[in-house]
Amino acid sequence: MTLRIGMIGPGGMGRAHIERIHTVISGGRVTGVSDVNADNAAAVAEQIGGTAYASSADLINAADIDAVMICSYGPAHEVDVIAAVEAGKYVFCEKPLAPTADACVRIMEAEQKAGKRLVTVGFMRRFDASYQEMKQILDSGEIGEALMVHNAHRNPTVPESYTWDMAINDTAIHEIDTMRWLLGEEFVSARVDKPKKTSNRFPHLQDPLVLILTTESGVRVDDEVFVNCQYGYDIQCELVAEQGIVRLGDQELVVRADKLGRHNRLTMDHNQRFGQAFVTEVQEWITAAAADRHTGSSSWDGYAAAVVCDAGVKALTEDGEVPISMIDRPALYA
Ligand code: ISE
Repeated sequence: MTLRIGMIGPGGMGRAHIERIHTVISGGRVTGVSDVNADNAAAVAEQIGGTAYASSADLINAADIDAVMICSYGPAHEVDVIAAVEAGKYVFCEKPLAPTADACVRIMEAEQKAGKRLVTVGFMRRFDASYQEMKQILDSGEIGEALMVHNAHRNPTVPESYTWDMAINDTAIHEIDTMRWLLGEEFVSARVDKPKKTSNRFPHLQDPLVLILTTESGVRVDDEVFVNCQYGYDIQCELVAEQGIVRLGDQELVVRADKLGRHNRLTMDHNQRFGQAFVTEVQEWITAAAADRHTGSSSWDGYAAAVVCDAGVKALTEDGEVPISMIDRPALYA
């Protein structure tokens, strides 16, 4: 069976997913699209030989759409995720699940009413081979308990439309989810250190910044977010445990040496750095949805990330530690 996927919001991210689904991923095909920009929907539909639906609701409820991918703008997610859940369809939603914790709670309520997990949130780093190996080593117990994790999330530049809070809820959200998954714990507090600002930023940004999170058991996680670092898309992570450390390796396939020195090829964006992770993530989602099974991050993970982001954004405007508190985890997400 080929899973017939309807995509809402086929912008840059959505088009990259379509390309993967139609070239390297098996078992699915994007057969319909919808977009607030009807011309874009028509253009993508023509390219893929599919249908352009007049609205996301029409796409979600179409009888020949089996599952839904949402790649639209974050504030538009809630209504479409809930409609897909109510239609009983598996839905893959790019991060964030929704921009507020309350909206994520409403999504969880709809899913609980449906009685099964239908929502997968696009946190692709969980599918990255190097993070997976780091988790395997930690879970093996061979290096003891985790004590600290040092992260860096560097983007070459961001556009002027990148607002001040996005450093947390669009960029650091990846480390927030990955660290919850890696450590298997929730965060209890957030703080932000604000160092000297780079002259290469737009004036409205605190860039770089360091988000400091503490887990229930006291593990300290820091995340340098530097979105105008100029030189590349550089993702680093070092886990410090009681009897050893694990660090993400350099990602290059080859090391080049010439008269200027030894060079590692740098990735320049998330599609390059996490290309394999996106393929694995979407492949697993398609295989699972076709078999009527949930996979990947759940709505609970989307909710938890939103709560930690809210605390991080608050800590960006205040000095000191911001406490994080979450609702009890519903049984569906146990
Ligand atoms: C962007 O939305 C992403 O998801 C990228 O992975 C991240 O590196 C970037 O900072 C975000 O703006």
